[in-house]
Amino acid sequence: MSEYDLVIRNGTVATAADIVSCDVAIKDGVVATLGKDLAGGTREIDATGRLVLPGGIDSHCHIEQRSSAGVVCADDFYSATVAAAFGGTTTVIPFAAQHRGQSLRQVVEEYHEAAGPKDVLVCAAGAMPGDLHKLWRTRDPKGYHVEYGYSCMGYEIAGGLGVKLAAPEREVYVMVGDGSYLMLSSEIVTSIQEGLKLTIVLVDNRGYNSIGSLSRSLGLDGFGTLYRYRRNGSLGVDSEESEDYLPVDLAANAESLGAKVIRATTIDEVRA
Ligand SMILES: Cc1ncc(C[n+]2csc(CCOP(=O)(O)OP(=O)(O)O)c2C)c(N)n1
Ligand SMILES: [Mg+2]
Repeated sequence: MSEYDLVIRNGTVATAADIVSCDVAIKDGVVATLGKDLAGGTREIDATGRLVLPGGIDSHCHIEQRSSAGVVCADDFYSATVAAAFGGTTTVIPFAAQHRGQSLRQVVEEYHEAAGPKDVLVCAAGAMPGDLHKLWRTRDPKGYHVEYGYSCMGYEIAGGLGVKLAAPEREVYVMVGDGSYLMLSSEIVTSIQEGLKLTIVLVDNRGYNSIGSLSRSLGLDGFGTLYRYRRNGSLGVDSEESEDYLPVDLAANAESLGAKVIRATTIDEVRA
């Protein structure tokens, strides 16, 4: 195994004290040593004839800054820091504008929040939109994409792909029930084809549970909301005992479309 993760060889290295020609070795994300003919790295860069400089620090920038009139800079923390890194700036110190009535702590907390993750949650039909409405805490106005207008089953994965196309810099999490998944999951193939990463959380309760519970809330029994074989000409009502379930395996289906599948049956497995 190589001693270092990265060795940059033969560059002209500018340190705080000197300008020397040497190698720079990096281990676990930090500069481990400078010197001549250092041991091998897992990755090596030949910097002969080039300058090797520390990352720049931009101490004067305006990122996602809100003016007193409520206008916000177009560059958010993601786009600004990606642009900075491409230009060799690895640290930014943005302004945090304090407006009338705001405490300093409040302002700093707001900017820290703006610099946090910008994940998007996508969902549409079944029991989940109601549960998410009550339980999900979104951190960003564009972080919650749930289709409440038509409760359109099948929207989730295709919709998630659209979200990822519109905002490729954001992590997209699609929450989809088994019924919705059955209706439309083919865009998994498109997402792989286009290299657009989606994290799809398929919540499989083996049937149209929200519809069953809707029936029960009206004093009726659920009908046809479980994946069961038809017997004696009838699907039977949901409360009827049955061991006669269809051998549906949606995780295997997703895998067959090219998805990387992790199966979880307990909360601890979901967290892991
Ligand atoms: C296109 C479409 N057809 C029918 C419905 C009615 N409907 C709403 S939720 C649901 C069942 C959804 O099943 P699943 O995705 O497994 O979610 P669960 O109810 O189990 O949470 C149905 C049939 C709908 N919302 N959209
Ligand atoms: Mg279901």
